[in-house]
Amino acid sequence: MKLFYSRTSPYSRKVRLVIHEKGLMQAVTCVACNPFENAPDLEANNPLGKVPTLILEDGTPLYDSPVICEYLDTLTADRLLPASGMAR
Ligand SMILES: N[C@@H](CCC(=O)N[C@@H](CS)C(=O)NCC(=O)O)C(=O)O
Repeated sequence: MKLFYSRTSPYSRKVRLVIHEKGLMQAVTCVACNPFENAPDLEANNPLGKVPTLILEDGTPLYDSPVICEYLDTLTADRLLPASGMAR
């Protein structure tokens, strides 16, 4: 997988924290970019041109940090997000 992120984006930071907490550093290549400047690779995958954007192995782009975090959380058994109820 590939993550387009920006060092100054709090949304990107949240996704990178999940990647680290889940031990997925080897599975995700993080690519720094600036969404406020010319970022053709990012824009080709996310019409909103926003970071973070995660590209799955099959090329499917995921965007919006909650969507990305929820997807990453499904990849290993040790869940960060409680499944349901008040804890969720
Ligand atoms: N709701 C989005 C917000 C993402 C967002 O606004 N990212 C900013 C950087 S912090 C961005 O890429 N802005 C570029 C733009 O608006 O063109 C999320 O949670 O991922």
